[in-house]
Amino acid sequence: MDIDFLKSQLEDHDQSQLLWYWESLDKDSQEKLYNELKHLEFSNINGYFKQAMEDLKHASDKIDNLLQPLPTEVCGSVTGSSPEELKEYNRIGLEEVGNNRVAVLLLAGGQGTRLGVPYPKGMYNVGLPSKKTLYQLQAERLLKLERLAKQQTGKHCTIPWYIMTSEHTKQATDDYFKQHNYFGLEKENIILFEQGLLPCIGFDGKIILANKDKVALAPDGNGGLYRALRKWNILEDMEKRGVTNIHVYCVDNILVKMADPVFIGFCRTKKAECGAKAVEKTVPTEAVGVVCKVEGHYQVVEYSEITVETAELRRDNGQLTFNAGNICNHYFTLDFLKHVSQVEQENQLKHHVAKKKIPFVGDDQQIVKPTEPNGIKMEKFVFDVFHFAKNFAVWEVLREDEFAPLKNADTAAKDTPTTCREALLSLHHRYMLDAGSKFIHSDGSSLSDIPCAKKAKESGDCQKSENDDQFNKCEVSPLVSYAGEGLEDLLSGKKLVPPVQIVMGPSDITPSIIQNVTANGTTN
Ligand code: UD2
Repeated sequence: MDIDFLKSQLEDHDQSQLLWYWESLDKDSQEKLYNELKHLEFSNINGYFKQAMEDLKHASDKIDNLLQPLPTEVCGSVTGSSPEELKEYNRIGLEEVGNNRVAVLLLAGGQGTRLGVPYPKGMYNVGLPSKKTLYQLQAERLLKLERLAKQQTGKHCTIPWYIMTSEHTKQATDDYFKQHNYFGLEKENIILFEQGLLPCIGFDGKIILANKDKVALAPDGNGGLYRALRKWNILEDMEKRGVTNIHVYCVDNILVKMADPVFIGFCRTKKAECGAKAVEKTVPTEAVGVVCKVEGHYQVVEYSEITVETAELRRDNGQLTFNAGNICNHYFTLDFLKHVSQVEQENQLKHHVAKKKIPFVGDDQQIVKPTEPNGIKMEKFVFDVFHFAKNFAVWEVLREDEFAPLKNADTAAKDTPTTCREALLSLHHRYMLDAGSKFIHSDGSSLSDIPCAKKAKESGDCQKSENDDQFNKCEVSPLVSYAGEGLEDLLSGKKLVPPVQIVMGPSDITPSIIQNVTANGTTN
């Protein structure tokens, strides 16, 4: 340890407070702190801070005048495409998957503070009848898609799964996959890598100590991806495997269509190097970013960056002018990722600044949990590279089919374990109806295909038994069906007593129906 050199470096950058407790630390703690500090690039960090404080001054500025709607030729949608077009996109996507040209890349380095669990979000079980976690659902969707692609191309294929973790999630994610034997995927096709961290900084520009021997560090945002790709040579690994299309997504959407062949087929048809999936914004004030153009470049603009008047603008057909709600599902070609991950491009991505309550060591050397924001966190955003795209594509999907994120604990009204569970079960209920099954009560009388609305239940306008929460408990294993396909043989004309689970087994290729399962897993 060259502590004198470190001291002089800290003095030069006005960060000497980081060694205030040095003398009171034992040898191990000194070494720990020293190792942390020696990796920090103080000159850059001070520069980021200066820029961040400048940006904060303009945080309430609006950019309405710079905003342009998306050109229609880059847009497509599930509802605006014919069944033949959808089939063709799907075929193209499956062809890419079947030829080992598709990878998925999961952004899973977030701390999940809003959900409030001490483990990575992907390990969360929202209470489905199968008790599957987000990670298990995702793994099984990949397995199924590989099989579907094989059916089309006749070739055995692999979809490598790259998972970006952070200091907070890496070990637990690694252990979790090991414990579950990679959910049937090959170990070498699940590639974990770690994103970087940035220190949290007080409003006075001083880096905050979380503990006497620990700097307050936070992941550098999901746009830390590009630096991490460089650091861990991930793009070289993709190239070696022959991957040319990458589906990037965030961990918390329970309905995510892994490596969605339709999305990939659409982006390829558009010859896009970069693409985004979107859902139509429900109301002008919905707090989601919108995909649009700003001064000629593609961008995601936060709701707070535009005025309500602009958010409320409508086209002749009544749709919102800026209606493409970002759902953090992106398509990139490998060439595009190589370009934007170069230092020159990556350095142009600005840090977004958030004021936060950051715990720190107080004068009495105890940890203080502030009640008001006392500093900032700086993050890059994954979609800021849209700026570099010349050929872009936006694919609008149906919210009820593809977007139900897990952000908050059940105490919140939106984006909770309950809303996620209901979204998935309701989608699977529709899959089963579309495949030709009917739902009945255990006495044989028929159940309505449409679940009772909450109001109707409260007013007693629904038959009692249809109020039963079991009504909607229909779950289809992703190993049986990726997106509702292939269920007819099993379900057509079948009368089923919910709750129903469609599972894979007894053999690896034969699905079966489990009906009327009680909460403890037994069949009535
Ligand atoms: C994200 C999108 C937002 C909208 C919304 C939909 C960004 C920046 N914002 O908002 O526009 O589409 O999702 O659900 O994409 N993550 C990391 N490292 C980090 C921080 C986050 O990997 O340092 C991951 C995180 O684990 C998650 C994803 O990025 O999988 C999105 O992060 P979030 O949930 O914090 O983003 P949110 O909900 O603010």
